[in-house]
Amino acid sequence: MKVYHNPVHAQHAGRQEMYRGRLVPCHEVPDRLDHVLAELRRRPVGALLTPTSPAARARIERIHSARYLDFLATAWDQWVALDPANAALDALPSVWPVRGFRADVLPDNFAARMGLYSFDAGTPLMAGTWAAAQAGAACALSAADAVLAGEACAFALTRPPGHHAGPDFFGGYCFLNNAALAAQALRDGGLDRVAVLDVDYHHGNGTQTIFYERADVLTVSLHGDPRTEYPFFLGHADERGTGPGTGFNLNLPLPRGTDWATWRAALRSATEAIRAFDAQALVVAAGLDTFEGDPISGFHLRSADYLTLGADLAALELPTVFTFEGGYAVAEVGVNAVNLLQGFVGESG
Ligand code: OKP
Ligand code: ZN
Repeated sequence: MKVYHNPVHAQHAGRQEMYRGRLVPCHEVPDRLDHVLAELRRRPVGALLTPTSPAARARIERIHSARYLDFLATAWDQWVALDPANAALDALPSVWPVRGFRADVLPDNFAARMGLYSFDAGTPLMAGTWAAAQAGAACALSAADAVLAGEACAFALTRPPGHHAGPDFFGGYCFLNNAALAAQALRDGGLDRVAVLDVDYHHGNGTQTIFYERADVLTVSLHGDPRTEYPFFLGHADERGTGPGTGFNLNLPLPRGTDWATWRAALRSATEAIRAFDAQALVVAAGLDTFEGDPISGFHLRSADYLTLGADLAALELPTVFTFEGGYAVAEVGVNAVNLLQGFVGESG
């Protein structure tokens, strides 16, 4: 296994997110990735690498719109241009175009543009966000390239995470959709059918939206039921894809409190769908926030369960790219992530 980690991830370090009428400290912190790196140094599962080249804009544009990328690239400068004192603050959106508003007219106002390209007030943007997100995309693309070159599996160890980011929006701590970039890179590298399996606690709404009309990328997500869990407005079982993509999206929502036995039974449905699709490669959006100790989630998986999960995924016998998504029990996220990878590679290491 090759592990591509993001050397500039810590340039994205949000101070606060909006929660129940207050600004509270961010859950998605640089320490998360550093714990995974530290555990990988204790228990190596393969070579620890950094991407050899930056993510080409053309490869990112396979997933994200040009106007969204132009916005992300300049957002921090626009924020500071409003007031030099803003340099000491994170930018957070506060106004959104919901049903009936227009999304085709690009507003001059910066707050309006932030809202146009986002869906929550929990995802701060700061000076280093764009650099960190781009380097993260490079990790995802390098991992996909390694698998295309014959590697059995590769891990994109990066933050900010990606699975909530859509073609032209950020949210849920995500800016660029690393799992989608990897899946598209596998398609562009010559594979006809790629499956994305999202095991994060939260529904991968960005990934679902990106591939919703496509039959060449099967998207499957196990997650907390959106009736009660973030991101609330997508992730129901009746969302099966549309047009040519009909039948190529599978959501397996589960109630808060779900334990490993029930979760694993749903995983079995997911892997059966991936087999039936006859996928040629797999991308796993590897969130570890299904852990019993996670501060913002509601499933009850234990650390040892990630070893079994890794082995269950390996049983698909597919070339596999993992992308690092959620997991906010910071002290345990390293052990849980490396358990997943260790379970996947098995005794062979
Ligand atoms: C990102 B990923 C909970 C607020 C929820 C957003 C959660 C984003 C999760 N108090 N805020 O899927 O792990
Ligand atoms: Zn999550």
